[in-house]
Amino acid sequence: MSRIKAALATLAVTATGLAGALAVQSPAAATYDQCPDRNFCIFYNADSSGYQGWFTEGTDDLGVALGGKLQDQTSAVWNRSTKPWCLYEHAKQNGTGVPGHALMVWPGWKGSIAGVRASDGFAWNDQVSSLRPAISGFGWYCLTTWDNLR
Ligand SMILES: [Ca+2]
Repeated sequence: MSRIKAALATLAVTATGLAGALAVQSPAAATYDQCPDRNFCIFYNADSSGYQGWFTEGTDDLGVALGGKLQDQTSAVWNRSTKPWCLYEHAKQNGTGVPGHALMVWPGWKGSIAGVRASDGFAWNDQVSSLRPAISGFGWYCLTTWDNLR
């Protein structure tokens, strides 16, 4: 963890009220345990401390959701929902035409992504800029080529 990130994690953020996203204050002892059932939760630090975001629908842009506090700052996740979710390197699920990575996180997966790498070596720590439930079709899929975390 960088010194800047450690310092920022001690600040509190208040709820934004954005649809499908909920931010909570960050007590020093924030843990995975605050993640509500059936939500997809993201955490600022690899040990789940610091800012956290809870999602039922996801967001197209972490630069806007939650006041931008978790934009390119996610270091741990917990999928407490019943379906796979896709994490995207860029906002708008790469819909802006910018190539990027996707990571499918399967239900129940919980832990640090600080050491998670894509098949091409891309390091996922502090890279997530949007997230949505995976799309159901013939199996589950993300909107761009993805790696799996399960
Ligand atoms: Ca990003």
